[in-house]
Amino acid sequence: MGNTRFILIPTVATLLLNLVISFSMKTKTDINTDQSALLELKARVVGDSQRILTGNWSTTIPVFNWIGVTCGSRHRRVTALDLSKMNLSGTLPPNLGNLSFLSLLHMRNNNFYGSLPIELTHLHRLKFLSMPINMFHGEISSWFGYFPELQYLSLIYNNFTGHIPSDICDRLPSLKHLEGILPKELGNLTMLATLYLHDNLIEGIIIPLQIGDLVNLEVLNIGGNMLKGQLPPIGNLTSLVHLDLSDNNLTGEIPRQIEDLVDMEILRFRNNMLKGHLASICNLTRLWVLDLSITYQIPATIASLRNLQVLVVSDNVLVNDIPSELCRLGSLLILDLKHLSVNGFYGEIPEAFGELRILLALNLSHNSLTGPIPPSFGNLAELESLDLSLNKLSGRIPSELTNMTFLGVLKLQYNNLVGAIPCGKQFETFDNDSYRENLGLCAFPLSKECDYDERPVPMQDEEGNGNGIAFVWKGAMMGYVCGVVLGISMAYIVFTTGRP
Ligand SMILES: *[C@@H]1O[C@H](CO)[C@@H](O)[C@H](O)[C@H]1NC(C)=O
Ligand SMILES: *[C@@H]1O[C@H](CO)[C@@H](O)[C@H](O)[C@H]1NC(C)=O
Ligand SMILES: *[C@@H]1O[C@H](CO)[C@@H](O)[C@H](O)[C@H]1NC(C)=O
Ligand SMILES: *[C@@H]1O[C@H](CO)[C@@H](O)[C@H](O)[C@H]1NC(C)=O
Ligand SMILES: *[C@@H]1O[C@H](CO)[C@@H](O)[C@H](O)[C@H]1NC(C)=O
Ligand SMILES: *[C@@H]1O[C@H](CO)[C@@H](O)[C@H](O)[C@H]1NC(C)=O
Ligand SMILES: *[C@@H]1O[C@H](CO)[C@@H](O)[C@H](O)[C@H]1NC(C)=O
Ligand SMILES: *[C@@H]1O[C@H](CO)[C@@H](O)[C@H](O)[C@H]1NC(C)=O
Ligand SMILES: *[C@@H]1O[C@H](CO)[C@@H](O)[C@H](O)[C@H]1NC(C)=O
Ligand SMILES: *[C@@H]1O[C@H](CO)[C@@H](O)[C@H](O)[C@H]1NC(C)=O
Ligand SMILES: *[C@H]1O[C@@H](CO)[C@H](O)[C@@H](O)[C@@H]1NC(C)=O
Repeated sequence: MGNTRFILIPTVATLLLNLVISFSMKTKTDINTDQSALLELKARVVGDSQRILTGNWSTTIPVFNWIGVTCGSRHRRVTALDLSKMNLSGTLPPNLGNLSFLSLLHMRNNNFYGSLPIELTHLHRLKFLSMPINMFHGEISSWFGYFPELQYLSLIYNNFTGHIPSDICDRLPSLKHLEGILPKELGNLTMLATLYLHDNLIEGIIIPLQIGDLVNLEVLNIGGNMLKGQLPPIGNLTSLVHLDLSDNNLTGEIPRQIEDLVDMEILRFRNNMLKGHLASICNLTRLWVLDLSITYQIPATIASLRNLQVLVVSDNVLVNDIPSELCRLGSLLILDLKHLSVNGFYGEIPEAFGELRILLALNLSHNSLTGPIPPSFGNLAELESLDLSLNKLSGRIPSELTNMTFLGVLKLQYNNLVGAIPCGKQFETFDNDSYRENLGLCAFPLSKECDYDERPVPMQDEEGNGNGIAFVWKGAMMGYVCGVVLGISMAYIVFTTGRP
């Protein structure tokens, strides 16, 4: 009880002070106050490379027509100031504290510098304060005022110092989204729904156990820090939809209770040293993004993730053949099984990959895959990017691959592929770099000509309709034509340059 009173006294004092300030301001502030505050800001902008404010914030037009400014219909005062991504540089004037009706201040991606004026604490109607990616500095705790309605706070990618004050919960009772600071009293922010602390270089810190108490948390993104230690218990975070722990140094096991977080849609563990119960992840049937690097084999039950659209399994995975169960993930758009360390996937690419009919991107590079490229890849008619480089694939490139009419990126370098490169459609657009270090390949776009028996094999029954024989003939003709064209152009080059 004594404790509560201790916190309450300064709070009430701050509240009274704010009331006095806003009362005294109310008697004399109007839209002209707002206009002069904005003009003061404009005067302090020293860099406006796109001439946005320079040309637009002019006293000859009403303030509510100024770019980035929104006024409320009732009080006709400035309620929102959105200067994000305008490449402005300069400092903020104290007069911004006179925008007493402001509820949104958004200055993301500019080059503002200096400290935040303490007068901003007068903006007690503020709900949304977003200043990331600027060059502000200064002690954060010194300007934290009383923001009873603040819901969204983002300060990342600046040079702020200091901690969030320990009575943050009293000062920011409505906070739902916090970006950029790791307060010790995290566990008391029970209203918090999203917590973004990514790429802060919060070095060596262990994730506070209290994170497990944030029962309303929907997004927890603490990727790209240097966090170490074990994952705190997260079994009570049943509202979680998005959990990103990637690019940290976390160790230990992924807790089995993860199977209780049934609303989970996005899960990223990449670049950690976690081990885990992938079997329990396979219960999270709402997952659509799964990005792993876990020392564990992919379980067969992965096939139950029917909504999965993005699957990334790279590094740290024990040597393993590609489970054919992956091929039952019929919603997959992006499958990335690339592997950069010594051991990767080995064995043949399952023929059933052809079932992933809506796949847009497939990266199997840097593994030890052997055998042929399955002709069933011809069914991946939506595929835009295919990377099979740095494997031990052998055999011919199936002419069915010309069925991939949206293919924009093809990488087959460093394999043991042989024979003629298929011709026609997208295959006319790839340059010879796509095939580098496959000594047995020949035909366009490589300069190596094919022997007669290496000529492109005609694709059987191309559209699956009409007269099969005619299509065989057409295919054979195409192969022949490719050979002829190549022969002619080679002869032409030899003839015009005078040497082979
Ligand atoms: C942003 O402004 C700086 C100067 O303040 C200028 O050097 C830079 O080219 C500008 N960038 C863009 C994308 O306009
Ligand atoms: C200022 O920008 C706003 C919003 O883009 C535009 O509607 C208005 O016409 C501009 N005014 C001038 C004077 O350029
Ligand atoms: C932050 O401060 C350091 C050193 O004071 C400086 O080198 C760096 O450029 C600053 N970064 C930003 C974004 O202002
Ligand atoms: C956070 O909550 C704990 C109890 O749940 C309490 O003891 C502590 O004082 C609170 N901290 C703050 C800063 O309110
Ligand atoms: C992770 O930890 C290992 C050893 O504990 C260390 O060598 C490595 O630099 C750490 N990596 C990062 C990104 O902190
Ligand atoms: C989850 O919440 C329950 C009830 O509030 C509590 O008993 C349990 O210890 C919590 N579990 C974890 C892992 O925090
Ligand atoms: C997870 O799935 C397994 C089998 O698929 C099932 O036995 C188990 O009860 C499921 N767990 C939860 C929490 O749904
Ligand atoms: C596949 O992954 C490798 C390794 O990270 C990367 O270098 C390559 O660019 C990726 N391929 C494509 C097509 O994005
Ligand atoms: C080419 O793609 C179509 C679907 O677009 C499919 O029906 C056909 O079987 C494919 N042909 C080959 C040879 O893979
Ligand atoms: C690839 O093409 C470039 C020019 O487009 C040519 O100089 C080079 O010799 C070709 N390499 C091979 C292996 O065909
Ligand atoms: C509000 O801002 C202060 C600076 O913080 C100025 O000194 C005041 O003149 C200003 N008030 C009005 C009514 O513009």
